[in-house]
Amino acid sequence: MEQTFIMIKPDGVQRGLVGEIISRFEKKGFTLRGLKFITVDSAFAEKHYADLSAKPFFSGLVEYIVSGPVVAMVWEGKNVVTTGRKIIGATNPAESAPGTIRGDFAIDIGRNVIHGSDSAENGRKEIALWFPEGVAEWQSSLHSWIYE
Ligand code: 3AN
Repeated sequence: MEQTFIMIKPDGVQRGLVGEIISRFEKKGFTLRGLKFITVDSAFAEKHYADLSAKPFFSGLVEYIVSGPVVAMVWEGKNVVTTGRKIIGATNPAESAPGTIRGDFAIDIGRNVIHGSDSAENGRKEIALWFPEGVAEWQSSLHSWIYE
């Protein structure tokens, strides 16, 4: 089953949105496979955002991510990468639809509350970076009520 890396950024933690965000993924039917509450350093944040290193907002982005604790998670389910991005909403909250996490809780692109992997391959890379120890092996007893 597909997995994705989801991170509640420092603004989401500071604003008390952790429960709300986890709840949206849980209620959808996705399975939580990994979760940790950590503050990362610049070297780690730069690794996570390596693809954006040439962007003018890169240093501000890294500063923002290291500014406080984040909630790093692995969620699993059918099409979880694409559906997870839909639950999150467009990168720029000005364009994220109401009903999405960013559409409901964010205004500025540089404080957009949450990260989600943009492909299954990047999901694998990000999970390997954030969860080198691996994730929990389990299956919800509700599996047959969620999948046909
Ligand atoms: P997404 O997080 O939706 O995959 P990316 O990968 O393009 O979007 O951008 C990663 C993060 O970089 C965004 N979540 C946002 O915090 C930040 N970012 C992207 N574009 C900008 C921008 N123009 N100005 C400031 N920050 C940006």
